[in-house]
Amino acid sequence: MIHNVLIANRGEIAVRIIRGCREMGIRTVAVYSEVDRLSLHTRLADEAYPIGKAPSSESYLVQDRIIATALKAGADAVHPGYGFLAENGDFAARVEKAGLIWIGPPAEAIRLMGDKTVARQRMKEAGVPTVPGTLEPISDEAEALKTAEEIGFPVLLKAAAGGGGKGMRVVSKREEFQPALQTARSEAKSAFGDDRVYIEKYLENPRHIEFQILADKFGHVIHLGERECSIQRRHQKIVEESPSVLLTPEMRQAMGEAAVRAAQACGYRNAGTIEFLVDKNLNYYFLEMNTRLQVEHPVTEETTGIDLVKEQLKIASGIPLGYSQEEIRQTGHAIEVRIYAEDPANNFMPSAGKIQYLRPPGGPGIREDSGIFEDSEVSLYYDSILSKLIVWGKDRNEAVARMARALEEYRLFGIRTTIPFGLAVMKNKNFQTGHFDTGFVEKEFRNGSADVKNLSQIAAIAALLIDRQKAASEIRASANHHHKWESPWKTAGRVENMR
Ligand code: MV4
Repeated sequence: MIHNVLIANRGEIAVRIIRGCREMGIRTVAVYSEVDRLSLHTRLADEAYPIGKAPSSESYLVQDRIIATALKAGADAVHPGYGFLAENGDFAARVEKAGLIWIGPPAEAIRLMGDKTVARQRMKEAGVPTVPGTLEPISDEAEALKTAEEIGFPVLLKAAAGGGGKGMRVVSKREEFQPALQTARSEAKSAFGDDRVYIEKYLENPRHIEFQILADKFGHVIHLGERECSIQRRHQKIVEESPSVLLTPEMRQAMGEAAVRAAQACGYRNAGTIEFLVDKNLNYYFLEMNTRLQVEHPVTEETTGIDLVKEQLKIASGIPLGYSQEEIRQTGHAIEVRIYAEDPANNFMPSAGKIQYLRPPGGPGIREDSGIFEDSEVSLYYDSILSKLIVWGKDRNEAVARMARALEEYRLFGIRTTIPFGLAVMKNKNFQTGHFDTGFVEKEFRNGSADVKNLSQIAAIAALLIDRQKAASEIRASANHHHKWESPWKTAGRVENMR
């Protein structure tokens, strides 16, 4: 069994991993950049080591320093979290070469799934439905145009080294193909240092549904059901839930079995996610595989009762999976709303500063996976996710009402956050009835800001003002005069203006 884990990450996910380790009696080693010296993950770990300056290229991405720190601290394993080095096959290989356990998939599986054309070939061989398109990068332009016409416009040009929405180009007709190819190539080159692109049929406003899998060292693979992730804005997910209202038991079984085949086909080990697009006719297609623990993993934990971080630690320790597929049950309904340090009233501009007042919600069915606390500082150096609010309810209606209640209860002052936007989604009729796809945010919030008018009940504003006054007097009492704070009337005005 693993005894001492270095967590090569920061923020809420580092905190989440520390908590899983602590409950299993495993020691934790945090690493931190200059601006994270006093952050929550640094405080909660058993030990913490500085690894460099604020920019991640000088700290959380410096492979040598992280491995050297793990060895110095006597760690026997490295957990990468998500982002940073989590899907870097070379880093996975180097961790193992240093004699440390990599709490992740084999380097070869990371690399295979990192090349989208190789992944598509492998999925096709494994009988996993893929979006119609090419299985090779484009080599001959004339031939590529012919292929695009056979597939039928609109088509999508995607970077072979891509993923997550970067380097994609929609082509709606023949004449646009040639220039779009040039743009896609140069975007792919600058984003990934690899200009290979391939063609897929473009599916208009699909739903994005992904399956969680677990795979151990002995070739056992199970799935833990799906997460519906269609509520996103510019490839940034905002709300995730499980189960998806769209899936029938038959579809769930077929997609789950396809996800298991996908993991088996790449020699996978660890927790992983198979992403699918689902079109208007309920056809599903493999999109990509995420070879890491994901941000939205808690909704699966809440519906299945399985702790995914603990499963990762057991799998990496060489312990066989403790469940068969038949033992997995999805119970009730879970929703996650991500809380970003961004201003929904101002085109989601990143917001930085000190959290001057923090009073998170509580009560039945509420979980918060957070990386912040009152008085903590939010910088602009990293991903702007502060916290995730997760609720569980006996059914979807209860979960939606509970999430709305939790967001209304939430008080966070000092910086702008997407809390009001999450609330606007919960109050949206089409969200409530399950009528949405990946175009939801664009369609329902056309001017880019939350339609908070309808839901900003006087009561909510009054509560906000009262808390704001309390916060203000506390701030004065603690003599933090140099920290900017504003009149509650300005806050109220902003809430009113967010329509
Ligand atoms: C697509 C697609 C439509 N057709 N592929 C966006 C992220 C990247 N991983 C793949 N993405 C898409 N691929 C085909 N053939 C639409 C998207 C897409 C999307 C996918 C999942 C979640 C949100 C999305 C938002 C816009 C576009």
